[in-house]
Amino acid sequence: MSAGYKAMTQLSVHPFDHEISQTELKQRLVSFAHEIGFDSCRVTACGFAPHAHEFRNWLGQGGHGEMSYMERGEEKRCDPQKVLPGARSIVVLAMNYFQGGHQGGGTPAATGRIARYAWGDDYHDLIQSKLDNIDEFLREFGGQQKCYVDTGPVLERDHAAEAGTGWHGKSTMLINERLGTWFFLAEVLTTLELPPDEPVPDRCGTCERCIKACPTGAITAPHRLDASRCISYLTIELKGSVPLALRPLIGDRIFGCDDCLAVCPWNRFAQVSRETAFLARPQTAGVPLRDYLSLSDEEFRLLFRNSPIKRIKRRGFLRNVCVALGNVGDSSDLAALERATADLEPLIAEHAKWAIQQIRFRHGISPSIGKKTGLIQNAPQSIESETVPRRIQNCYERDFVCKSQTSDSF
Ligand code: B12
Ligand code: SF4
Ligand code: SF4
Repeated sequence: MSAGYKAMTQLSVHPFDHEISQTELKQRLVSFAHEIGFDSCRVTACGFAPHAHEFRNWLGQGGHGEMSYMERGEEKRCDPQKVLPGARSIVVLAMNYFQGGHQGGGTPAATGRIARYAWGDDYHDLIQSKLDNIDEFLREFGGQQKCYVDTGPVLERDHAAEAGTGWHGKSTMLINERLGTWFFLAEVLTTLELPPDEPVPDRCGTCERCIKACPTGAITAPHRLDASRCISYLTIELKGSVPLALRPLIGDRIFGCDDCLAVCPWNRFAQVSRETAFLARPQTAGVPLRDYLSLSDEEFRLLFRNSPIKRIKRRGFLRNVCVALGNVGDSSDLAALERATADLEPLIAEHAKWAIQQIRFRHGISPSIGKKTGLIQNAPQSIESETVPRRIQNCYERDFVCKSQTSDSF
């Protein structure tokens, strides 16, 4: 029995029960959404996106960088009626992913930072299945729905602000008084008319912490983000070479960036999510950056199975690892980087060469030292380089145990 169906029966929803009022339907929907794991469920009328104009300006100024999908859906993104003709309401859902704590280090070698949203399983898959439950629920009342979680032409934060899920922060993050910034958004466009909720007031006040904290100056003014400078874009969306001028500013971030979120004072109220799928994966906690360089395609896929990181593939991930090593690595990373300069993927080889130059420059190592002593070319693989494949093996074994326990219990 699916979680959705179980919850529905507990709520005594009757198929095609058109007798209930819109208010009661909404109450049942909100309870159902909480029951299946959402932390907020609010409604707004399905109208034009209030900041469509700003969105178009942003595109016109190239604020989207190479994210051509943002241009392709321009008309639909501004007008949800073009996405689902006849839609009356947008149900806006939010799911907390805050795990508490910090990312574990635990090794003397340089490790990389991954944005919180990518510590655990891919939220797209997890939330999409819950949206299917909501769709199923609303169909029982005669609604037709289209559901999105970062997956469609919808200005999600605009409709979420209209529904009062939060307010537009100066960082462009939507902020919720209770959840802070650490939550995902999802929307269900429906032909059903549901009573709308009220927006909430902007509570940024005079604060500008996010703007000051951004390492690349990507927040060019309150509510304006130049994506092509944002580390999240550079490490996730950008497919090719990372611009040389921006590489040093990326620091040790290897997937996404949380700086403008982490400094937001509203996060002091954030509670740990009840969803355990977002917890950090032990197999990537405290991995020395240089160890990632030895991953084959197959090992990369296994290590990041069901993780958002799999989306950038080995090519994009190892490119990021090289940039981070260039910024925080030392002479003990040179051997692994030297090997990476021979990678069959030119993007990785180019970034590895850059990283070597950076480390040598920072530590005053002459290019001839490694060659003369054989220190670099003949250096053995680091001890840690064994750990990644071993971790993959461990996670396989654990998975197998978990799966067999689950099937035993049925
Ligand atoms: C493209 C994209 C990106 C791009 C560009 C980000 C951006 N700010 O546009 C990049 C790759 C950089 C990115 C990064 C991140 N992203 Co992103 N991203 C998106 C995506 C697909 C579209 C965003 C969009 O429409 N941008 C267009 C520009 C114009 O919109 P905007 O900057 O958000 O501005 C809005 C408001 O600020 C407002 N606005 C504009 N001008 C003004 C002026 C005033 C006065 C006011 C009040 C408002 C206002 O209108 C705009 C439209 O709503 C959405 C999913 C979706 N379909 O909506 C996820 C989404 C926004 N991302 C999300 C997340 C989690 C992130 C990261 C935190 C991931 C990470 N840790 O690395 C970072 C955060 C960076 C940041 N400060 O935004 C979440 C945000 C949840 C939340 N609580 O806000 C979303 C909603 C995905 C999801 N379904 O959960 N992302
Ligand atoms: S995610 Fe990082 S780089 Fe992007 S705007 Fe926020 S602080 Fe700046
Ligand atoms: S850091 Fe300050 S200005 Fe930025 S979003 Fe949070 S409250 Fe608003």
